[in-house]
Amino acid sequence: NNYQSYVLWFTGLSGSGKSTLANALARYLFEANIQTYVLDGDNIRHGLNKDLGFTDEDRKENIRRIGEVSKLFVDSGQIVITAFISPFREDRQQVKDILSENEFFEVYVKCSLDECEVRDPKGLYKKARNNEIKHFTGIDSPYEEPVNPAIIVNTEKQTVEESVKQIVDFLVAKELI
Ligand code: GGZ
Repeated sequence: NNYQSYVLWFTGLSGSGKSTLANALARYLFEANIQTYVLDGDNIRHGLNKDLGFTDEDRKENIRRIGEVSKLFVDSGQIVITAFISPFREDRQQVKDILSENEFFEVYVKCSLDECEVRDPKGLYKKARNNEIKHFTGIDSPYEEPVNPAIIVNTEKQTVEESVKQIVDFLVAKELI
């Protein structure tokens, strides 16, 4: 990679489109010969963090470890795209703090709770409403919106392609790609 290394940190509710967008962006950049690595629940919560659940404490530890892993990837020269709810402002700030200036860009994948509940791709909101799952983000566990994200993509109003283009335009403007 001849590019700078950094983390694009996606945050947003379950069902907001973080993983979809992260993977679509990775594919777009791959086609442009830009290597990235996506960290998401599939490769983290099933492996490194399989001992963690969804209490506030476990989410905090989840994000702390993902931050440290992201830092290792950045040190090794990668562009990292992460897709985790990361509901707590303080935890996202902690990740930002272990990285250097210009190595952390927060991307708020914005979608209303109502729309996420309508999408409910895994039926988890329904289960949370029926008390079959506890500590579900947006239902009985909080989500703290980013205060000053580098980018806000509105997945209720934009297609995946439009959101990818918005992020790519940002990266070009910042001379990050
Ligand atoms: C939130 C949960 C929960 C609870 C299981 N609350 O939409 P998904 O299914 O595929 O993505 C969600 C994922 C959230 O894991 P994260 O590591 O991103 O969360 S955090 O950053 O808060 O640590 C969801 C599924 O796991 N899931 N139970 N109770 N999401």
